[in-house]
Parts: sequence; C-alpha cells; structure tokens
Amino acid sequence: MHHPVEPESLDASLTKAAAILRAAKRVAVLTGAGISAESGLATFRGAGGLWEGHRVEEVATPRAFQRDPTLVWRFYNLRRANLATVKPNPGHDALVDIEKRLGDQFTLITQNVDSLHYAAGSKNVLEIHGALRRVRCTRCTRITERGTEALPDLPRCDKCDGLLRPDVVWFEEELPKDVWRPAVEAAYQCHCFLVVGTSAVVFPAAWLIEAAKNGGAKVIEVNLERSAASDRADVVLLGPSGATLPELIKRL
Ligand code: BJW
Ligand code: ZN
Repeated sequence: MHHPVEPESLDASLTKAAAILRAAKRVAVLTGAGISAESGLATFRGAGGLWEGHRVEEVATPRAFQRDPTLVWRFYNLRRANLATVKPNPGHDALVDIEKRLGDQFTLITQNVDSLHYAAGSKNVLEIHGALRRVRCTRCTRITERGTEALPDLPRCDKCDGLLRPDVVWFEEELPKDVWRPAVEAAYQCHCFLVVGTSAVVFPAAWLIEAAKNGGAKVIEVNLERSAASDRADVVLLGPSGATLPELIKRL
C-alpha cells in the first residue's frame, strides 16, 4: 500500500540540510539561472523566461549562428549590456561564506554565464556553459575578455579578422573539457552536493547530480518549486535562494 509522505516543514528541512552540510568535509554546488533571479536576471524556462516566445534552436545553437549571426549577436549583446546593471544577491553571498569555511574543499559549478559568482567573491568557480563577458574567434579560436562593453552586431577578431562569437556553450556543443573534467571530479568526490535554482533538464550538467549520488554524496536542493532534481535529493528546500541559502548558513 502507498503511504503518502507528510511534507516536512521548511524549518525541519533546513535543520536537516544544515546537519548534512556541517558534516561534509568536501562540498560541491551546482547553480542555475534561479540563483540570479533575485538579482533581476530572467531565467530561461517558464513564464517571463528568456526563451518565452523564442524557439531555443533559433538563438542557442551553432546552426542558428551560422544562419543569422546578427540576430544571435543582438540577443547576446542585449544580455551583455544588461549584465552591467545587475549585482550579486544574498544567495551568491551565502556560497562565498561556505567557501570561506571549506577553502579548497569547496567547488562551485555553475551553468550561469553571468559571472555573478565571481562578482560576489567566489574563487573556485567552474563556468561549465561559458561566460557572456568572453568572446571567442570562430577562425583562430582565441578567447578574450570583453566585459559588458557594446560590441557591433558582427564583431571581428583583432588578430585574424574572423567572426567572433559569444564564448558560451550552445546546444549540441561539447562542454569545455578544462572545466567539465574538474566538475565531474568535484561532484563525484564531494560529501554534500547542493543544487540551487536549476530546472535540471539540460544535460550533461544535470548528470552531475547522478555523479554526486554515485560517489555517495547527500544531495540538498534549493528551488522555488520542485524540479527534475527533486526526486534524487535527500532534502528539498522550497523557497527563493536569496533567503533560503542565508538561512541555511545561519544554522551551521
Ligand atoms: C529559483 C528562483 C529563486 C527561479 N530561487 N530558485 C534529448 C534528450 C536528452 C538530452 C538531449 C536531447 N537532445 C539534445 C540533448 C542534449 C542537450 C540537452 O540537454 N537538451 C535538453 C534540453 C533536452 N544538451 C546539449 O546539447 C549540451 N551538449 C551536449 O550534450 O554535447 C554532446 C552532444 C554533441 C553533439 C550532439 C548532441 C550532443 C550543451 C548544453 C548547453 C546549454 N546551454 C545553455 C545556453 C547557454 C548560453 C546562453 O545563456 O544563452 O545554458 S541552455 C540554458 O539552459 C543555459 C542554462 O545554463 C541551462 C540550464 O538552465 P537553468 O539554469 O536550469 O535555468 P531554467 O530557466 O531552466 O531553470 C531555472 C530554475 O530556477 C527553475 O527550476 C526555477 O524554479 C528556479 N528558480 N527563481 C530559487 N529565486
Ligand atoms: Zn581570430
């Protein structure tokens, strides 16, 4: 017979999560767009999301860029300009706090391209989907930091005049190995894996939750609502990360 599980109160869940986190010598975190929502950045999916009214394939694939690089650059230049107007929120700050306690036993894996974890002061950050602040030459592959400065609709490489692209990972592209390998390692080796503000539907990022579980970690999820990660989490903390994460830190 099926016994419905009584949902724990947020307070009880926070206490349980704090105990897991306190006991963990090595901690890894996976963040998604939700952690930056309270900084004023739109998430991807759902109402009001960046992709509402867009077919994803129109803006976030290599084919879309080949077909219409101007359209794709307009989309990314708007988002780059918007970055100049936002700052980290208490959710980002709380993760800096955890890193200060654990030092190099802490790894922050982010799917976000907004670089707000660096702005908050996190050090050991793996940006597995790239960064809006960087561009990459489609001809000579050189990567350069361009901050949030305005770029033309079709920006060109200083060295070889090749067409530049945003240094982000589009669908059907491989994740950069120099960040992906250490991300897998950190997930597999950690004792506690914290999943924050991601729908956990994009692979291979979502697979890191599996890697963490396979390595024996306890999984804590922080999200406004249940996600594809929730069934695999040991504790689900429902609420905005900008309030929930600081509350969790208080209990350590
Ligand atoms: C809050 C909150 C608050 C809100 N507090 N929480 C079929 C099946 C399985 C896989 C595939 C398939 N077909 C293709 C694939 C592979 C594909 C994939 O996963 N597709 C699925 C979508 C089906 N993956 C890839 O293509 C990857 N590459 C790859 O697999 O290479 C191998 C390969 C090679 C050749 C051919 C095929 C495969 C690459 C994936 C790259 C993803 N890139 C993007 C765009 C980056 C650039 C840009 O920004 O424009 O990365 S997609 C987009 O999604 C972005 C994000 O990082 C990523 C994840 O989104 P995220 O962060 O989870 O955001 P949301 O909006 O989805 O969720 C927000 C969450 O926050 C929600 O849960 C809210 O509730 C919550 N929230 N406010 C707490 N205040
Ligand atoms: Zn070049």
